[in-house]
Amino acid sequence: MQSEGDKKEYLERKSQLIHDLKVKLNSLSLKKTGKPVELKLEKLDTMEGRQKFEHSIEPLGIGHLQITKHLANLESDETLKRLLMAETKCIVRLYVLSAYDLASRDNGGFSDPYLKLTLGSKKYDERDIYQLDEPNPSFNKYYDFEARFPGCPPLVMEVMDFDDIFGDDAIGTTSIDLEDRFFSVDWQSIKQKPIEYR
Ligand SMILES: [Ca+2]
Repeated sequence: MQSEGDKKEYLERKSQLIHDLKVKLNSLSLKKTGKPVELKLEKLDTMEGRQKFEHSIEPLGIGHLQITKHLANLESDETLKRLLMAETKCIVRLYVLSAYDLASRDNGGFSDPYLKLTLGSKKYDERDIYQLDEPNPSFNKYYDFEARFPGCPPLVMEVMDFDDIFGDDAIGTTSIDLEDRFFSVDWQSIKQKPIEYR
């Protein structure tokens, strides 16, 4: 547990550090470009804001210091607070590429897979386009969901086996925690999100 005194000291040290940095950046910028640097920490919340800021300090020749990254880290608890206080609406786009080695749910054959995707009340059911007798289906499709943070439920992906006579069976299911990603400064700062395997 942090005591109130510790917390106050930490915040004071932090704001002093940010202040010093602003002064240093400004004097460097005035020397090199004749113009001051505009540094608004709340603008570093977003990728776009960070890129703009990085671009604006490019002429200073200090790119290797990764100042933006450090500032975003330093600022991350404030960012978190801001994100938690405000409701953010966004579109979550899920790209589904392919599956391989799907377990068979049919006697003497491969499964007939299709996808079922759910986020809150929004559901996609692709039963109509199941793939007959296919253990390694390609999907290559994207699905959009409306999401609100904080409070967004997990995105649930199910791979189902189509079966007209005996009823459909689940082949596998996985759930993606969107809040974990949304509130992670590290994850937000990845430009090219990696392909995930599940
Ligand atoms: Ca089947």
